Amino acid sequence: MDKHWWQEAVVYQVYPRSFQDSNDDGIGDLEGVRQRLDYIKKLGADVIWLNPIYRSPNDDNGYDISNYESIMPDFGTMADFDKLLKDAHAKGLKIVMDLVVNHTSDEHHWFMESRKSRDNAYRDYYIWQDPVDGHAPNDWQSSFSGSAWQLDETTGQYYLHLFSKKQPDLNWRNTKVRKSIYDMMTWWLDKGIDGFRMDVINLISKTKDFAPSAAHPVPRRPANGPHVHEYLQEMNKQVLSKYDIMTVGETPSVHPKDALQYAGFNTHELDMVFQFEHMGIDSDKELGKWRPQPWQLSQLKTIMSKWQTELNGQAWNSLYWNNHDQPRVVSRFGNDTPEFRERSAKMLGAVLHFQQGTPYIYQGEEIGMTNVASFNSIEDYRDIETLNAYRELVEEKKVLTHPEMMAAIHHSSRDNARTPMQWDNSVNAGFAPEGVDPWIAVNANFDTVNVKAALADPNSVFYFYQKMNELRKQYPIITYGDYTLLAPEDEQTWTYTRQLDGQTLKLTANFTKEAVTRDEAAELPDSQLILSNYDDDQGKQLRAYEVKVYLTK
Ligand code: TEU
Ligand code: CA
Repeated sequence: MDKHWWQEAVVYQVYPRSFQDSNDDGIGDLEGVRQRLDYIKKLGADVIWLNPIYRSPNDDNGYDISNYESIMPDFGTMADFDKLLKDAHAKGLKIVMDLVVNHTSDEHHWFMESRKSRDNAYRDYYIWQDPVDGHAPNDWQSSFSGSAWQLDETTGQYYLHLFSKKQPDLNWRNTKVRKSIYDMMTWWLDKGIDGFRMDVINLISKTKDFAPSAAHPVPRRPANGPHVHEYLQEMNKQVLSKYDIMTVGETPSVHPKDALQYAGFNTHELDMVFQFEHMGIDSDKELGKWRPQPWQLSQLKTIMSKWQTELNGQAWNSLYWNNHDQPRVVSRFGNDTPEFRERSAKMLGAVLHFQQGTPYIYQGEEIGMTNVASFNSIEDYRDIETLNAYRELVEEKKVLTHPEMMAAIHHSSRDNARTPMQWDNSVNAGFAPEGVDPWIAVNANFDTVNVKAALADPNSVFYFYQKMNELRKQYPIITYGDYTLLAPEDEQTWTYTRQLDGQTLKLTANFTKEAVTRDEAAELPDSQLILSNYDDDQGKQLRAYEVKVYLTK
């Protein structure tokens, strides 16, 4: 196995809209990111993944792109981007861009042309189908509620949109579409960017026959379609392989066997994927995340351990708890009460970062930012997924009451991750100056949970993450070691070992607020304790949310 720089890197995800406003309009921007590069550097990250910054009508916060080669005016100009890239590189930070090519905005000129007539030169850039018996071709649902098909009156056909109506799906069967995308990727790579995070990249290949029949049963969800590997290999050959970059594909509905192909060391597709199995453990079978369920530690361990062992030596894992679509991990799998917030945030960070793979830190995770409990009205929310789900489930179908849905939103809404970064305890948390209304309100706990406080406290979550990043640079076993899970059935503790070249690392963690005693928690022979979230070591006893990492000498 060749070693690659991205295996040894730590990625910090920046959601530019919510990171730092630099021109007092309440919207984070590129200049704001540039001003905070030293902070990201101090944390010890190597790579920044920027959520989409392209021109967009913002139906889905930039995931609906109307021009791939220009910058959203809210975020600044191309000159601001070039300056950010240059300064980041000067500080030794790489920049990975979001690549959203399953769909465009309906305001992209390709789609504006496409919808004009059935014989327009761009017609076949998108997926158009005749009505079947007066309705949509099949029962595919949009991720943002309702049918995935929209009838367009002008030509009397439906177009496919797996996300909002304003995000029509591109037709990857069309070689011109693929060529246009590869040219655009090349244009960005020639600017010097360091890779791509590819949005829902395993949804790009759709079946040919959309109307279900006995001969052609249509899959329930168009993931991992018939030509997806062919397209990715073509993209790799024509674009990716020409640059020393990193790629990570966002791939809902994949299992390790799929990842072995998408992100195999020798399959010439992508470097890693984001899988979602561990993100589904608190979902309801019917209503998904809008009826949150209790989760079991044994299930979380089983899933993540399976990814560790099944990819080992053959493909590479991405490691994440959080991103701009997920609730905050300390509120989800930890304990966000003042008593345990920092302790459990550190424990969760360590459990993730000592697994094999490339870790991703989502902005604010490194200071233990929490879900937003202070939004009491649906009006406080901005996310299209949340707002559409509220309308569908509470107002139209009436399957959830207002209080039930608000509880679900507090638990699951994507906006939990999208409130402004909490830099200090001034009004607007240092994200924007006093007197400016941020595009989404600040989480009310910014008074105590903020970067300024974290940097002033040597025991903070921030310094714990910084320490993990330092240890990673020091000990290759953290990156490359083989993973083994101990006591898989244990519902309170997670213990695993890593092994490399005769050395052993052991991590043991308590996921509860009760003290527990476990044989596996004992010190490894001939080892040193390289990290812990308590001041001393109690051997087999683990206190509330305690985590310990031993490494043999
Ligand atoms: O998300 C893809 C995806 O699978 C979503 O349905 C995700 O599971 C959901 O947001 C979780 O609630 C990507 C982007 O990360 C997301 O922000 C975009 O809205 C979406 O694609 C469409 O581009
Ligand atoms: Ca701004």
